[in-house]
Amino acid sequence: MEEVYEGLIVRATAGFYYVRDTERVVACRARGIFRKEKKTPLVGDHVRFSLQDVKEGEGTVEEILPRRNALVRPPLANLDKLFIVSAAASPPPDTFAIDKLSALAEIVGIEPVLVFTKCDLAPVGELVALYRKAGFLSFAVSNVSGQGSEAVRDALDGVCAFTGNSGVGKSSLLNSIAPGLALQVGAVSDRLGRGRHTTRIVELFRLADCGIPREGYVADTPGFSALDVAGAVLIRKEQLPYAFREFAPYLADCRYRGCAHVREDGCAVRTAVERGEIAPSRHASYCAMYESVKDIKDWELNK
Ligand SMILES: Nc1nc2c(ncn2[C@@H]2O[C@H](COP(=O)(O)OP(=O)(O)OP(=O)(O)O)[C@@H](O)[C@H]2O)c(=O)[nH]1
Ligand SMILES: [Mg+2]
Ligand SMILES: [Zn+2]
Repeated sequence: MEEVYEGLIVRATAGFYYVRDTERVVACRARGIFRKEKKTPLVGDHVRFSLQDVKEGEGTVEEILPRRNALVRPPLANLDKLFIVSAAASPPPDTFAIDKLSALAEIVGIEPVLVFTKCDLAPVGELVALYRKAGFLSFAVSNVSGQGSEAVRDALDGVCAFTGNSGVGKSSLLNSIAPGLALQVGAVSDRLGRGRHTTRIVELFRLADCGIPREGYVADTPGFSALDVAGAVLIRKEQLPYAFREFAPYLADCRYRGCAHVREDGCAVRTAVERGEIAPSRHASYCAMYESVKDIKDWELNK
């Protein structure tokens, strides 16, 4: 008789899902039915799995349990917090990419947290302040001096993931929080950008195994390029204003006029930008995102 267990997918590699239950981590293949139904198990999924051969320790993912949320990039399910990691320099920060990622997280119910690394190379105070003012936790970090890693560590709780451009220092930051992980990081000497995309897979580590005495997990993920983010984020135009949390107090004033908060005269959001209550870069990101979805019909987004 096959027995069925429940567990959490902590790692995925070609053809295998590594499922952790209370006793062990089991390498599982996915049932063929998932491919037919175009359902892909994700790291972070709670699943039911069966063990064919207890001795060989190999199993099969039988069922994906309901998800609270899921992201395509990074490919993860059931996240509580998304740590959006950017560098002060090399590569330079990209507020549009940050705003797209944070908007997407906001819409699917994941708390965005901003981290600015390499603060030993260039000042990041203004960026840190900009995102704090918008209502997010936001940190300056140096993985060289160790500055800020304690604050990021304190913010890890529940299921968390580090995401951001390749080379910003996601793996370096996790190493400085949890030296025992000994994750591979890109070489400093390589000025041509070779050696980027050092992290190849998404993997969840138990906070307890990182020396953090709390329930939960943290994922390191492969970096991406700005181009990848561009295609991955489409939020319906009706939802878009709610993806920018600092707009919230102003939206009621525009509600009855069908305002898109882009160019309209008397728009409360634009007025807030002029008064310095909303950062111009955040509003510019909103307008650019609005521009790219304004002509897309609902049914096209839900395909
Ligand atoms: N000066 C400085 N260099 C850093 C800092 N953090 C990381 N680096 C360097 O930046 C390079 C990339 O670091 P990684 O940790 O591999 O970056 P990553 O975000 O994990 O990159 P991918 O795995 O490719 O997505 C390495 O050479 C690090 O030594 C920092 O705070 N300051
Ligand atoms: Mg890495
Ligand atoms: Zn408006």
